[in-house]
Amino acid sequence: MTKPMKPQLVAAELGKRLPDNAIVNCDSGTIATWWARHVPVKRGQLHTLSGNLATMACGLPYTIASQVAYPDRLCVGIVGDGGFSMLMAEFVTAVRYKLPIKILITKNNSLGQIKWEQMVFLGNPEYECDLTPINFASFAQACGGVGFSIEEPGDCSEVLDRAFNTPGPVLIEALVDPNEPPMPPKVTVKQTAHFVESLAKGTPDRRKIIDTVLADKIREMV
Ligand SMILES: Cc1ncc(C[n+]2csc(CCOP(=O)(O)OP(=O)(O)O)c2C)c(N)n1
Repeated sequence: MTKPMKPQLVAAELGKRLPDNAIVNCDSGTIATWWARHVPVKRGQLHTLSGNLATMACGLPYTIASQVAYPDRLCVGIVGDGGFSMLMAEFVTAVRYKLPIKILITKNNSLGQIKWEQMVFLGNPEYECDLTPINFASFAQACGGVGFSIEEPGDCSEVLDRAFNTPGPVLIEALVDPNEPPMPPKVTVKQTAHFVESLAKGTPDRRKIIDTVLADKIREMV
């Protein structure tokens, strides 16, 4: 398994654990791509994305609201670190009301969606998308909840099992590859040109991005 961990792996492992009555609340960002493509929807489940399709920070409050409305269902949030940090204090609301929500954060230390938009839509180098890392597992503990951290892809499955078997509000941070591109379903010539332009203009981490994109392509081919 490749490291840094792929966000697709985390989403797929989450999907495997969701029962038929789960309520899944996704936030905005590249996280929406991983959720839409890698968390299979089962009959009986409810899935939500931001009501206006792109407003960040909805994942946590939607999950709190769904748990209040449906106390007997498993309520899960799948959120990016940027979206979570915008309203993270609300985690303590879940602690206060003993809501057994499970929040999965894909931690790429970046406003990932914007980084890829700058490159692929505009042809600009990535600029100021980095986030200062927060230890979300410690934050969960500090709030009175339980926090887990997944760094090794090989640990993903086991840690998710433990997290889902832990009562009360639980937060799981999964450290994922910040250079994994949320590829559009069909890549246009213009997008490719912009992408190359952004690399040529000096996108930070361009070597890692090229390696990641090439490795993904090769994996698809063999
Ligand atoms: C309230 C709000 N502010 C800004 C944006 C623009 N925006 C869309 S996605 C995104 C970045 C999301 O970052 P993160 O939550 O870390 O998820 P990632 O894309 O890295 O998976 C931003 C800033 C927005 N959609 N909503």
